[in-house]
Amino acid sequence: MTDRPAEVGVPFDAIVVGAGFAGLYMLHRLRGLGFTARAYEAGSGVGGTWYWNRYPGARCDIESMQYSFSFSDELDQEWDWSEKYAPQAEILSYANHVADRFDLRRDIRFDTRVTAATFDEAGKHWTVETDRGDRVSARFCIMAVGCLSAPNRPHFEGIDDFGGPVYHTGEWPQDGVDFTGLRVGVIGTGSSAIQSIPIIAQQAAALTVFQRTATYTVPAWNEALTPEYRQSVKASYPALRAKARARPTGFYFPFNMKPALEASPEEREQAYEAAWARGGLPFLGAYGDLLFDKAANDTIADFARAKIRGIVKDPATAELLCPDNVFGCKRLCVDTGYFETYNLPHVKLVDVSKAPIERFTKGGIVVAGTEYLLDAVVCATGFAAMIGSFDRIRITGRDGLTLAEKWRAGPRTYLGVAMAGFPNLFTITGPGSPSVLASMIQSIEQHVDWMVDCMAHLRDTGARSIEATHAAEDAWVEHVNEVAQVSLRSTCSSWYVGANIPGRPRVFMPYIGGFPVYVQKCNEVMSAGFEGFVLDAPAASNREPTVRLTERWRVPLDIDVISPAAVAARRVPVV
Ligand code: N01
Repeated sequence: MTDRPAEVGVPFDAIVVGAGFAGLYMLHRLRGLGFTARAYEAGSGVGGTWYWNRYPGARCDIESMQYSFSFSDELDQEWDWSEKYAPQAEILSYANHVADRFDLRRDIRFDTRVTAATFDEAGKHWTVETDRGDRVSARFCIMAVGCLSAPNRPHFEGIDDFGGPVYHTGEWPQDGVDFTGLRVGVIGTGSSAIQSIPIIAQQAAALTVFQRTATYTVPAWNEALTPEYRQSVKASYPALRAKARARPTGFYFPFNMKPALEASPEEREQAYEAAWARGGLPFLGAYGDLLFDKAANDTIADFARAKIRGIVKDPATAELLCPDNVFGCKRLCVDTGYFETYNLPHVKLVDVSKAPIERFTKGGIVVAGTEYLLDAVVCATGFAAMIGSFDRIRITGRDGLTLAEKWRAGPRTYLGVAMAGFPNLFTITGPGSPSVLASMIQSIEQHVDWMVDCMAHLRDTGARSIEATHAAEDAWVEHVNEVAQVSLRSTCSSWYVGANIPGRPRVFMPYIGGFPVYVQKCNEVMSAGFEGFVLDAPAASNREPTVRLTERWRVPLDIDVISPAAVAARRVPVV
């Protein structure tokens, strides 16, 4: 950690909290506006999620040539991804490349956690405080804190008495961990566990996986990208990006709108085999109704369970690994050799669904009276998703209202970007936006562009503040909830609904109506002069907007895929 004097009293146009992809792009765009900006980042480097999640096997599960910024054609052309799904280290290198290429570091203060943000009503500005003693103010405060950034560390009795190290996948040591020769326990079987378990198994002398809920996972079939393939994508990158923006998921892959139950069992089997052979998240695009019709979903769930039984040799272990819930209800995982790992003689699966982990001892973990001896434990227990990062900052809006109070019964936002009672505070990929249900980088770019266009509008019209109205926020929250009910995704206890954190109200947090529908709504709000917002503008200022809407978000909806009729028929595949 570098020594630096605290910044006190310095005024900025904008403060950005976080220097992951969202914070980086926001800084870049603020510069373009001529705004002064400061970003604070808790880590020692840029990258956010990809800075912290260095666990073995961490890589993206959206194809790397789409999991990248699209705002700069030069950037697209000069960066070469090595694999279909880039490993964490390469994504982090990309984040660093972006920071250097656009000279962003000089506005970022690292090793600095924002502790409080308070709105000053008279001055219409935010005062931001950090754990390094900084106290600065800005017209705008932008939360770029990430959706999956606050680790969930469940309380286990006796954990402090455990004789070995306990790691969390989301806060992995910078220098890595060598498990060679050790008896390792992994708690959890979500995406992080599924990626790390096969790699840890290669090193460990013995691996014990503690599973509470079995998980559906689809093979990645990861591979090196050839120069020819990269070149063919780069030759028509803008077209690919445009196609991606028009898709419900914000990334492009071929999918089939036909309902699963209209196909014969033989046709379905063929379609699932073909989709399995393509692998990855697009597996859910085999049919259009898989997340809307339980009977349709049963067909893909049966197929996936048959695959597990076909791979895992020990029948009892195979049964334990077969999920019994809706396919794709919890976030679908993408793996390399996950189920195969359970065929290794030194890998053991322990069911903690009925009898939970009782306690840690000095030597291991006790479940149902049996002690499993371990030298090291990996908690792959996920995150306080969507709102956990906000919980770590005391955010106080108008009239002393804190965000924690406002969100006590569940997060409330307008479009996932702003909140009544919190003027000039923006939330990038906040709850109520597509965020985690779309490709994150696309979601981030759209939010940042919208916010920057909005801030430019305020500057041009002399307005000092913008605030969502309660009515607009209420209507949006109701819409987000309503749309969620249509999807089978709302039916299980996932982190999407906050169910992984004890005491959290059960609310489906991301917007599931599809990325282009959402983008169109944001465009309409802006084009109508920021409908649903109140702007504090001088009397002389006319509210006719100099609509600045960043050109690439004037996305024509891909009507073949996401026509209003398709939405009404509940056939909007969402990954
Ligand atoms: O976290 P999770 P994650 N006792 O919440 C278990 C993204 N991501 O870090 O399901 C025992 O999914 C918990 O059990 P249960 C992606 O969006 C992306 O894996 O609650 N077990 C579950 O099995 C993903 O969805 C990538 O019953 C306990 C596991 O811990 C999201 O991040 C890679 C427990 C947590 O799974 C989160 O994934 C990684 C307890 N007390 C992550 N508490 C890629 O891009 C929790 N569990 C590929």
